[in-house]
Amino acid sequence: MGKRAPKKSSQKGSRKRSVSSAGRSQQGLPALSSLADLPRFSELTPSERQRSTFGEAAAQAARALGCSVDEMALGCVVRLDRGFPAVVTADALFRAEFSAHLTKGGDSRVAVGDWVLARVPAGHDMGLILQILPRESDIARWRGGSRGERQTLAANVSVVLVVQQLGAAPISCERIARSAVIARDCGARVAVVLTKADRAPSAVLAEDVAAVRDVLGEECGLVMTSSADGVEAERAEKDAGALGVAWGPAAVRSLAPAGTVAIVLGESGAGKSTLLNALLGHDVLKTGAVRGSDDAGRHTTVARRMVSVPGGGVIVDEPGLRSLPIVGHERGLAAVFPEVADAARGCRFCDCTHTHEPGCQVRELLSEGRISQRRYDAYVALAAEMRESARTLDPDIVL
Ligand SMILES: Nc1nc2c(ncn2[C@@H]2O[C@H](COP(=O)(O)OP(=O)(O)O)[C@@H](O)[C@H]2O)c(=O)[nH]1
Ligand SMILES: [Mg+2]
Ligand SMILES: [Zn+2]
Repeated sequence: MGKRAPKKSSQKGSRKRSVSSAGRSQQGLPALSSLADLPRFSELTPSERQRSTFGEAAAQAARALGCSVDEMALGCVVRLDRGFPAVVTADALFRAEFSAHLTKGGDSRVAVGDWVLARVPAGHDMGLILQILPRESDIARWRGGSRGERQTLAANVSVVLVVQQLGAAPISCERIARSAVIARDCGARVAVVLTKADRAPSAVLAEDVAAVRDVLGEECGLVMTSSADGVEAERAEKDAGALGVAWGPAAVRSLAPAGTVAIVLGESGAGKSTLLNALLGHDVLKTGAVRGSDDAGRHTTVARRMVSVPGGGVIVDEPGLRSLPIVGHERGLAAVFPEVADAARGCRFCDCTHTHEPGCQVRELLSEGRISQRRYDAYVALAAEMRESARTLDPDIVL
């Protein structure tokens, strides 16, 4: 599509993109002891399946390596700094490398939230990841256009918090619906956090809330926040109350209560960092947990990481996602729009776009008033994008 405008400012950043692999320098990574907000092992809960897989794999690995099973630990990946994992176990926190056989098998794509079988040989401070345990959920997106590469953003996440900023004009629900489709396809629940409520006039707030409820359903978790103080924030809080929408960081905490792992998804500038600061009770940027210089001491390194929210669950802080393509998430579309997907099966043409074709059951739903215009619009837009991008993928990619 020829969208490759030269960007002077990004050159520094792109030169050093590194992937994790054995032997690469881990120099310049922040010392784990200096990091605030890391979750403790007790805050993270592997599934029964992950536990039992660990038990079997640990015994097997100990036999194969001729070492004690005591060197095998069940761990969770709590950070990736430039691709290098940090693992927390019941009694340790360490950086880890991938064992050679994992790297060889091409299976070394660990994500934040992954449960792993790790080995920390006595006297070492670096661990070895021997196996990634099966994922219960896998928040992923496709990237790379025609290469169709699946990128896991976080593993074993139970809640996706979709962050959308409010403003003077009504929001479009497209991005929220898109995130919901991905979340549902990946096996997670969805909740919406509407930020910057102070910026939206009362009438717009009411419309925004109606739109989200309309497109995602009344049962979808919904919270409104504002980090501003002053009359506009107070007014917005009152509006939220009148609309029956929960307000503020405490309400966000209850969307992702203790024992859950959530991921925050939202456009750059949506207010994710501000929200996280409010949840943590301090400015994360000032703790040095996010920023650290690379070897050259030039640009900042943004980590993928989990943080522990006091009084709440664990949140995966996902830096900078410019796009969220939904190609490959067809089942998610059907999960978010079940009655529409059902009707679509009855359309006369199997490649119906539900916009003009005769015998279209989806437009029938709309004309009978059984779905709203907003919900119809969101479905049609997302389905069209899926159809279009599926066409540009490699034919050997199975969707
Ligand atoms: N008016 C207003 N501005 C906000 C609010 N929350 C965040 N902002 C501003 O929005 C900008 C982006 O916020 P940030 O948290 O960095 O967004 P992120 O890119 O999603 O992490 C910053 O300039 C914030 O000061 C809010 O509740 N009200
Ligand atoms: Mg941010
Ligand atoms: Zn149709």
